[in-house]
Amino acid sequence: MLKKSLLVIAVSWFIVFSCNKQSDDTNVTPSNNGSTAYNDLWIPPTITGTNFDLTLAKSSKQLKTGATTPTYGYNGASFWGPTLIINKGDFVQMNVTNNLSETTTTHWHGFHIPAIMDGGPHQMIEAGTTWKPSFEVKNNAGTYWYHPHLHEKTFQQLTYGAGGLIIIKDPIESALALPRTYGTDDIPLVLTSRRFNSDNSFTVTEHAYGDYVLANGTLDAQVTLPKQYVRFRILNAETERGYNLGFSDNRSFYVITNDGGLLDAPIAVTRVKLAVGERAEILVDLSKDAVGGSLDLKAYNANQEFGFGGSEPQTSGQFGSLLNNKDFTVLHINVKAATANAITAVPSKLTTNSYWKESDATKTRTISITGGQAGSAFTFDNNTYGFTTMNQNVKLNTVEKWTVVNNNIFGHSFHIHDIQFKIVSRSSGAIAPYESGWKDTFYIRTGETVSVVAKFDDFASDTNPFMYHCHFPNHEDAGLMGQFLVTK
Ligand SMILES: [Cu+2]
Repeated sequence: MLKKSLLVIAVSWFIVFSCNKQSDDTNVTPSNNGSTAYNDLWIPPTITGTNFDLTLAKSSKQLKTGATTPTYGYNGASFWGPTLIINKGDFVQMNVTNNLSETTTTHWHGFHIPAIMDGGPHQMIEAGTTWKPSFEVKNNAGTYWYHPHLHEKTFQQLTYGAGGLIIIKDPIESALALPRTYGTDDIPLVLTSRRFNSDNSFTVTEHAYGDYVLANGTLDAQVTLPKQYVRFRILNAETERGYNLGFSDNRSFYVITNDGGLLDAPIAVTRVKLAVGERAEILVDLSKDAVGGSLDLKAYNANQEFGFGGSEPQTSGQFGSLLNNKDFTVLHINVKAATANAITAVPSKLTTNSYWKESDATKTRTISITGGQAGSAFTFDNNTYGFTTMNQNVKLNTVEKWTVVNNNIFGHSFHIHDIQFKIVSRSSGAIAPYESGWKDTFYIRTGETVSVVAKFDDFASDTNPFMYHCHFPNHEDAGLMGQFLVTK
């Protein structure tokens, strides 16, 4: 939900009520709910090494019966792009070719790299050209992603399907007995949803939610997994929807990473909430499941607090969706025989992180989410994003506490480029154990104040800024974004 909230809810309820008679003979129920006709989960191909060629171009995908859906994809994919697999410490050369007829950018989400390599709104890749950043990969092993970040075009280009996962490997992670056979027991899982026009094209005018879940760009996805511990690398690549994920039999599973890498130890949960842009790697034990059995990974999104993306009651309109305020399946899982050398236990210890504490910060800054009233766009500190405006100035090597205040009408997903931070306080109560590690993105509730601590080290520039923004692409496009310089 963006703005105009109560009036829109009222209008939407009226429209839903008025249209109810049609719902029996039109396909308005998401096929994700109750259907047993599944499609095999698409596993993106991988690229490994130190030289990565990506080409973004128009594509199309057969998603619904009838016409194909116009999409964007990298390297010939019909939606999304290949998974890049990179070793920490490598110097990589990226060659991103833009074969669209419009400008784009490619942001390496979560990476700690110089601002000019970051792929934010300033590193524009004009149509028909190739952008060639190169940098050392300094991040911990974990799941990251790349995606367009062109100001005022991010929502549209993401909606068409532009994006891809990045897996970073390092010696600490590699030494652990974890599932890591990509596509077999180590499953990339990118969650989003789309709304369709009557000609099967995606709706790309501004709206907060899709009506149909896409897992790796697959509608009604299923995957067949071995009877052993399986790892999912989950990314919320939505517009506004949050995912409150769990399994259909409420089994416990383990969170092993946050956005910026391994937690100290696996954390047992039955639910994990991911806001837009957040990632988690989880381990789930299928060893006690019967071969031929099945279970579902579901979004338990019914009855979430107001301000959680997708909690709105309406089923249509700008803030409505057929998936709103309900539990729905995101992935159907079939179980087959275990592989040789199956992982059958969870390590008790993963790594040793040295997190920043509140008391480490020598500089504090406060950023307030403003605007959003009476149809206006959301802003930070009452400033709409300005391409040449430096909203914050950070001194290189300073440990800072950033406090984000959301005395506003809806929840958001807050992302800071350049660094990984530690969440040190939430005014709403405890920090969830599953968000206790290194983070670059966090959910901020309506009425909440959240503080994070990070060190802004290694990269300084007097001219090239990093971004901080709401990761709802429609919000950042409309101006809920700021930028900061890190200077010596
Ligand atoms: Cu937002």
